[in-house]
Amino acid sequence: MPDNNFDITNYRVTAADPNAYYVPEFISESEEKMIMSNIYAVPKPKWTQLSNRRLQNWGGIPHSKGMIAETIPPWLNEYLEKIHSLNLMSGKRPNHVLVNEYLAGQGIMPHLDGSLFYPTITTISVGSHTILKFFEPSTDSDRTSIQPAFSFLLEPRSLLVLQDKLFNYYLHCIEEINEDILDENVINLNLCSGKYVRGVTLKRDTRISLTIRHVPKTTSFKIGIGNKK
Ligand SMILES: O=C(O)CCC(=O)C(=O)O
Repeated sequence: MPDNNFDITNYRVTAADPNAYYVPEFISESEEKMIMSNIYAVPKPKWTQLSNRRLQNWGGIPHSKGMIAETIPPWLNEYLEKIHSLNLMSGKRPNHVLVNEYLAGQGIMPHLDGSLFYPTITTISVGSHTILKFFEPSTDSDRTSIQPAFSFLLEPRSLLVLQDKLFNYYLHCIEEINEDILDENVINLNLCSGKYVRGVTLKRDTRISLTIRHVPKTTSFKIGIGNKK
């Protein structure tokens, strides 16, 4: 993980509208293994099963009325502190992690992350790569025809940071496919650790993403023992 001299601005994806940063090998292989073993050690009810992936919420469940903050365990909080040290959220401390697990062939539909979050998305990937695709929003009234804009290759152990138009304008998705072609739409290959030849196909394995964000509307709920009148 980065030391005190680490400067995120050296990792800017210059081909994207502001602002995206891509840091390959942000965490080590042993940190990746620790994260995966902790994620798979949780009791089954911690997982929420969706039709196309499973997820875990850490720090609470974001809600329009506010998030009731829950303590984040030390093995995970370590990464929130590292993100905090990069000062990407105007001094606000990340307080929520969404863990998504995608088996090969699974993905997520085009969407924006929405108003529950401070407008910076930080994502650590472990286990396998994926391609995160971005789309121009639809101008049609039926909102069906979105146009592909560009893509990012997310390698295992990498950090991706998205802000500005990448948060509030372009939709993002992960296609439900088993392998990805590194076509001309992938705009961060120059920052990747692998030496990829454009046009190659990468086979997907199980990927876990840790999306680390700040939820502004948060209340801490303390369970009182006995009632004081
Ligand atoms: O897994 C990822 O990298 C993307 C996750 C995502 O877009 C979301 O949870 O809203």
